[in-house]
Amino acid sequence: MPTRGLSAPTVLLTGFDAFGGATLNPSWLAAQALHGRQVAGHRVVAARLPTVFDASLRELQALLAAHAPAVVLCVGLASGRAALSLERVAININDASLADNHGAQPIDTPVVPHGPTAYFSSLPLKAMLLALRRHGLPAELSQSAGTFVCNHVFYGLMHLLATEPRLERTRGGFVHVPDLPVLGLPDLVGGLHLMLETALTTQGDSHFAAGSVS
Ligand code: PCA
Repeated sequence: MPTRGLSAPTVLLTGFDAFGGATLNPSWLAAQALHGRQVAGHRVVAARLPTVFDASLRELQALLAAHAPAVVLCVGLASGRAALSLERVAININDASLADNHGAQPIDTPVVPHGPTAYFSSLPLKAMLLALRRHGLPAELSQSAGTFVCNHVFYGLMHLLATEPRLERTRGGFVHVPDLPVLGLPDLVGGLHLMLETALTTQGDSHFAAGSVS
């Protein structure tokens, strides 16, 4: 079969560097483990984003321009959560309760001035949730990715996908992962693989209740 070289279809999987005094970030450890792997006919490009407002989005924008991936899954750590949290909505606000890795702490600023209030993930979240649960992995739908760098990247991602003609067909979203060892690295890696595979092979989405009452 002829090789398709640089035009071979890709998926982009990002994690973050350590932040808030930690020495590692499981989101990057897990993403890194999948770099170069084939998933449903797509090559995984894994990249580490800095936990820094603005710079994280500039790096993401460059990665999107370089790879024009079919699917983008950005991953971050949410200490305190016990399950893989599939984020449903990104909101247009930065409100940092701790400084980022460059010492910035924006309060009540928009991610994108004059951008829409929010974007929904364009990944098949419920199909992904189902796949994870079928494999015995703890997973939940989350209605908020917070207001720190993860939400910043998620919102920026969805804004780029909504506004860049070249990315019209790219689907993207965000997942928060628990801290190690709440979920071990093999489960994190397996979970990300499963989510990418499901996103690449699912048209539409599953239909069942996964929301919360409050
Ligand atoms: N988690 C942080 C930023 C980087 C990360 O891994 C967050 O949830 O915003």
